[in-house]
Amino acid sequence: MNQIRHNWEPSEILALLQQPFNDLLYQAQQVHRHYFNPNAVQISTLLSIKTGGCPEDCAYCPQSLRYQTRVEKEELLALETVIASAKQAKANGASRFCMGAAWRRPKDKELAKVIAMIKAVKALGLETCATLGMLEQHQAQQLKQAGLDYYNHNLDTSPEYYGEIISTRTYEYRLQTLEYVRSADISVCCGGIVGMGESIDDRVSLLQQLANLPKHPESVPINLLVKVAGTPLAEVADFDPIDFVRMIAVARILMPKSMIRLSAGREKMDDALQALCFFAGANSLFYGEKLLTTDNPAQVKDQQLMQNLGLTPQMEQHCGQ
Ligand code: SAM
Ligand code: DTB
Ligand code: SF4
Repeated sequence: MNQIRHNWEPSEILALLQQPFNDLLYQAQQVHRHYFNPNAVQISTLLSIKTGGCPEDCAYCPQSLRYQTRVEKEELLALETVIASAKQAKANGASRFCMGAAWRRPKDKELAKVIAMIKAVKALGLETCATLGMLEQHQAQQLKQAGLDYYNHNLDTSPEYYGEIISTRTYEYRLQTLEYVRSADISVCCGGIVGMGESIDDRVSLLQQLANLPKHPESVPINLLVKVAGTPLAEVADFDPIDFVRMIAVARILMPKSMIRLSAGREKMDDALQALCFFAGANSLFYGEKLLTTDNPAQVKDQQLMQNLGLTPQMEQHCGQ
């Protein structure tokens, strides 16, 4: 089977993306079967622990204070509220609980409160994940000491298209945070968003960035843009569903041992499209009625889908190699 590579060229990735769909899916499914149980999915539940009022200008995001959206600014949730939500997530079958905050970067005082949440969630027997914006090195180390299992920090798009989407922080800052997380020995959750008006070359370039990291992210969320009224990307053209499946398949081929996460945008996907995504190598998803501020499919709907496809929620997924 293909070796794990970190030196992908854009031309190779483009060729993978553009090959006939059946050939692509066959190749992706072979890779998937080699490294994973093809009928297992890992499920995570998200909670927005600090909503809205974010100073950043990410053009897709309903939580930026620069855009008039329906999201109201809220304070950091109380510890008890987070614990209650995590217990509920566990009872509903999630194996990982992800806490998201609409921050540019956490202040040390804020981080101390999140650390208390991480410890409490971990004590419930759940894996923990946090996404809090940019980190300093010492903050990554503190999160590790608290027992944080995963840190989510996305590259979002290609370095070339990035300036069209965000002006308030650079791509290099993102890579720097990822390095801090990696060197603190926290598992990395890093992916991007498609459907933001980017070109196929931008998608190639995003995939190249992810696949050529010194170590592949353990988890790679592929988000389909959720178009939120009031954000600059509210009216962007719909993304071709087949191209979405292609993106998943190529991520699977380039990063064979990573969990590929079907992330935002499932509300707009029918069962057949999601089934194709699983066939293309997606093996994890966000489960629960809400993502951070936008809707996700109802749990009962996801249960039906998983049952229909014979997919089993898995507490721990390990690749065969
Ligand atoms: N504020 C922190 C940050 O940006 O790193 C953490 C939370 S932020 C909401 C986490 C990720 O959610 C973003 O990097 C982006 O990839 C994704 N996201 C946000 N809004 C989205 C949308 N409307 N559609 C798809 N993905 C979105
Ligand atoms: C990721 O890549 N997608 C999730 C999670 N990581 C934090 C967030 C999606 C957010 C979608 C918009 C919202 O609900 O506010
Ligand atoms: Fe803020 Fe994160 Fe939204 Fe960007 S994606 S505006 S940093 S909450």
